[in-house]
Amino acid sequence: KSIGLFDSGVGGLTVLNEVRKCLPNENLVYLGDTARVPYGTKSVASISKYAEQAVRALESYDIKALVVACNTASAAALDVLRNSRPDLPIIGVIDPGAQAAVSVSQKCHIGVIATESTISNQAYQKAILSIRPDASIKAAACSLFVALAEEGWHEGELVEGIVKKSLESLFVHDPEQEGIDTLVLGCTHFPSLRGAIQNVVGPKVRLVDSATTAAEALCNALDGLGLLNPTSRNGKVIFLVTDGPERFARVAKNFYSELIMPED
Ligand code: DGN
Repeated sequence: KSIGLFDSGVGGLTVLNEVRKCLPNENLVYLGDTARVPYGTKSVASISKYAEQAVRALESYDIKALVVACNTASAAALDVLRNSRPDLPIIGVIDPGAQAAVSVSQKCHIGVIATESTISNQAYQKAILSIRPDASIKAAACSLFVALAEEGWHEGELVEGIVKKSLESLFVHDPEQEGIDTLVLGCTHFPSLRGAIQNVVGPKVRLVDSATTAAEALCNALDGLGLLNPTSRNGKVIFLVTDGPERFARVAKNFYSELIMPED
């Protein structure tokens, strides 16, 4: 049996990398819904429909667990997916991201950047406040970052200019409040822009993403259920896309070094 992961495109490969490190013996199937990227500007109803279809495609690979390696889909559709498949362990990336932020933030002054959809349905704000009700949170939608990541534009002056403009609202001076000490990269595409984002926010702000904590949550869930693969053979990774396998392979090289050609 395999573990299924999906994202709208290449972003979820940041999670796949961590899952590979944590669980090198497991077989993984990754689906990039490249025909419909970006999810972040679509309605919750459309995102839920796409997520359902992605999971159905992964189920034909006999999966024993699922990672929704996309914050937008986790925010919009995790409950729907879990309700319709009570027997399948399903890990989203929002709660692990919120946990990572709370555990590194010293003053709990946390910024969140994500897609328009994730920010507008307040997924991170709710998840952080459920762990730390005293947290102060500032959020900004950065939908353009998804296009930059998909295009392989990860650094340079132009990218930093776009990052600076997109993060402006997080740094508006408010005499009542101290600045943020932690910034959540609440979209699995954003870690590819980590260098540019860190240059803009400065070295004092800690950047966190959910990839490592999501992989740990998966590992714990499988362990708890006795579903870990007992063999010590290296697991295989299968890549699936809904459109443009060559383009995916080209862009994904920036995210995942062992990439093989995806199937249509
Ligand atoms: N990578 C996705 C996320 O984590 O939200 C979504 C990107 C997109 O499709 N807009």
